Amino acid sequence: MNAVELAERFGARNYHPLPVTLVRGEGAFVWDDAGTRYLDMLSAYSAVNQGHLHPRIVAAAKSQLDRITLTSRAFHNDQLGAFLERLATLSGFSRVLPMNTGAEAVETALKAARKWAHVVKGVPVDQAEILVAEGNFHGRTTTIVSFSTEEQYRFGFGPFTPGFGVVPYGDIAALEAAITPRTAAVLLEPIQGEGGVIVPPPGYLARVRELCTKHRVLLILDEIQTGLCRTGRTWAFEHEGIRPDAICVGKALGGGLYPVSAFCADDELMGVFAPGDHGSTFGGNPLGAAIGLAALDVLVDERLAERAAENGAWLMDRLRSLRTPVEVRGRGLLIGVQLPGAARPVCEALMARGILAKDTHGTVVRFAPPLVVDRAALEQAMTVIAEVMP
Ligand code: IF1
Repeated sequence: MNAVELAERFGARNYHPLPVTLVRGEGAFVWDDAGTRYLDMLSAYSAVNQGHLHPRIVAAAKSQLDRITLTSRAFHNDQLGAFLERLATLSGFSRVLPMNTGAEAVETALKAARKWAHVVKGVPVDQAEILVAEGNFHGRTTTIVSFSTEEQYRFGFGPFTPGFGVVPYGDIAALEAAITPRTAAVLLEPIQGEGGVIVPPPGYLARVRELCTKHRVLLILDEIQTGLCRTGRTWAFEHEGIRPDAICVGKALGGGLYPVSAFCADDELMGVFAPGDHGSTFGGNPLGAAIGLAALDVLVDERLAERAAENGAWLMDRLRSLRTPVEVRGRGLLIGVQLPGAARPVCEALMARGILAKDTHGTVVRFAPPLVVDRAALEQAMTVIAEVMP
């Protein structure tokens, strides 16, 4: 059996990949087992913002691999402090709790918000509520899918965790009506990725910020996909001129090499965690910390936010000049093209011409290349895209 046949024989069928087997990656490009080169327009769902095998991040990983990789948090290690300081500085929050996957960072946020509601706000214990948006995607744990509005992500996985309310994304009146004295937090994506690259109405997040402040409700933003320069600013919330009470970070925090995520908040919220309250085996490990530090340095030193803003504006403008798209949505290099029909055949046609993209919600093609992509590669891609969706 070949690699794909082995995976199909011995694996779970929880994905339906495009028929391509990738064997090598470098920068914005990947190669399949036949040696064909593709422009990667998915970036592993925005986990490869710095490009495949960025030399600086690989070097940091290799150096740490020769020293120590896993200690557990039962002991200190010499890499974690510098990583936490860099992410605290870059995020503007005073404290960082390191985890591994995005879902773990979101679960950390949910636990922090609930305990804060009881210990600080005075909500009766186990009575806190958290409000989320229709069309949300925050991960795949049973608590997180408890508040998903996507039936496929929920079916058969109940009973679900209580304490969540769902309001329409972008509807400030509905959000205000849903807030009660037991509301601990509002959890939102600044742009809904999986929901089809949905950008909220201008001013929505600023109004949410005001409401949360008025009602002493935490505003927690999930920047796992939109953060780390993807939308043309370091954080997507910067476009709105607001400051949330906490953010969840993941994906590109691991530099495309390794799972690294984090929950970032200030002292009052992070202070609800006492030793032993929360943790994970791999969270804060020295290999992930060394990689995460290099991953953040690359974003800043190579001005990837500015490059995403410039190239994203250019690409969206060119995509909007095509006749086929019903709508082109997004910010920076997080772009969704709404098609009049099925998106998967379009992704298959793009693949046949050397571009790897992913459909979402049936009719949307997501274009999210590594932020290190150069304009020449995008110009070449636009030629192909215009052939496939003129
Ligand atoms: C899959 C989607 C994207 C995320 C946001 C938390 C997480 C994700 C905003 C959880 C993860 C991934 C998961 C992956 C495909 C991909 C995805 F299609 F599922 F929804 F990007 F849009 N918050 N998104 O986007 O982070 O635990 O995965 O590290 O589950 O198929 P994770």
